Amino acid sequence: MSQNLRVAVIGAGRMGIDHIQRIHRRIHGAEVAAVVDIALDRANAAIAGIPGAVALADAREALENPDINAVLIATPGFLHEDILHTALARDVPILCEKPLTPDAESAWKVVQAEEKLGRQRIQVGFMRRFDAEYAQLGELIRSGELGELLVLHHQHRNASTPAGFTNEMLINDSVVHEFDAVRFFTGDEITSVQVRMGKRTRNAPAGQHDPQHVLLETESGVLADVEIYVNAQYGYEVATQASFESGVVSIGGDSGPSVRTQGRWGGKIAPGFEERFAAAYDVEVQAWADAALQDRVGGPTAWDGYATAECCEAGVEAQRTGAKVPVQLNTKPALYS
Ligand code: ISE
Repeated sequence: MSQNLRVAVIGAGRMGIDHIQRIHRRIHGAEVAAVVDIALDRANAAIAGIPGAVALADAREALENPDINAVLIATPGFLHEDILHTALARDVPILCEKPLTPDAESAWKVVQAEEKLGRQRIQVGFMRRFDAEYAQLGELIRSGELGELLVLHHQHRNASTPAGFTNEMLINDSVVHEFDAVRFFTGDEITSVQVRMGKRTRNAPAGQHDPQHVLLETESGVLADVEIYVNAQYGYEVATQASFESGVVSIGGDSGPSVRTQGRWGGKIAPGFEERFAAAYDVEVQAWADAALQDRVGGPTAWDGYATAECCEAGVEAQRTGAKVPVQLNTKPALYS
């Protein structure tokens, strides 16, 4: 009998397929045992070439199978809640793609269910924490080498958005990463969110205002701003500049070879998040598997999922009202301290 994690991947869409291939080809100590998708042909296509993996159309069927002892949830966010509760009831390690759930109330119920279980089982897929430069900036901040961190400037640009990407999704699906990054860098909770809408690109689909400018404050007074621009056309770019008392640090800018040819010079920009964060996803999933084999969680927790869900709710209200909206969190359970 294999000592590996026998993982059921729920959702064989863009992120699910990326994780299935990752686990199959690069992750040690874990194997894909089942792929679940309501479109069974998609699940079947996803297990091609993976010996022993089964394709299913129902997540419950996978979770009732005693051969499965871990779950990776990669469905759209609105489907997470039910699967999370079923997986917690089975007491198996869970890696849940962000967002934990689409609203703060349901995210809090998940936190409460885990608290009742009495141990952390859920890791949330905020992969940026596992990006080498993000991790280095985090260490630099904590070392105090450049003095206090004062201000963070984030740029988050996608080439374009999939059909149906609403105004709220700019906050709930995209800026949610910055909510987590700011909390990760500062070690603080975010206390308020404000959203400003300026000139709109003609490349934004009807009903979506793009770009937007999101302003955040944290408990200790760090200010952060985010340019979220999801129809930027030119590629996928995520970068941060951090201002300290004695220096400025930039991450996520140009990397890779700079080529001079035919009267110009330059490098390449990743087309999407799978390429930009490929290494970070590998480190993230390996950290999850390593920790899960020891009954631990190896990254952001359900509390981080809940706290960012509260920030998202404040962000959507701020989009609607133009006001500076306070973020109020429930008391953090001892399980997460
Ligand atoms: C997507 O869901 C992600 O998680 C990406 O990291 C983000 O850049 C994109 O805007 C989201 O739609």
